Amino acid sequence: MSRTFAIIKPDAVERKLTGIIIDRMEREGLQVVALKRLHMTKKQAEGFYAEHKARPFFASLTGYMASGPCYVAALEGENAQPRWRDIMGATNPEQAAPGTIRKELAVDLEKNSVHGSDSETSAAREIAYFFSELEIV
Ligand code: 3AN
Repeated sequence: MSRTFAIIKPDAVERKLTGIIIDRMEREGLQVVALKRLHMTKKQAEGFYAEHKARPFFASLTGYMASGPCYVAALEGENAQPRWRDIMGATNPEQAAPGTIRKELAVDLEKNSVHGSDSETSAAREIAYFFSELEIV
């Protein structure tokens, strides 16, 4: 068993897709061991995406992530980190495989509906950014 970190991003929350995304997590055997709704400040979004600081899309990305409420979650299951990435699909929904969340639901490259950690190390950092160990059950 391992954990990963997920976000249901503002575009998906606004379009009332939260329920079907959580349903998908559960149907795929990923247990939601922590979940909360929050509206990130720009500063919180900048801290979360610090590794992208030098990228040209950083200002737009962090502005978008602070544009409305999202749900942050910790998921647990076998190979949770790579499995959730597979279920999400490629970053650009146009390149995402059929049946993936991003192919089915995402709007565009920025408003791509979900986030998933890109490694076990990122997963640990990202879970700790939003949750205390006591909130993960
Ligand atoms: P992923 O979310 O698939 O791990 P990353 O970590 O490369 O992708 O990028 C983080 C987020 O930044 C993406 N989810 C997307 O919203 C945004 N993003 C990535 N690349 C671009 C780009 N070329 N233009 C605009 N936004 C981008």
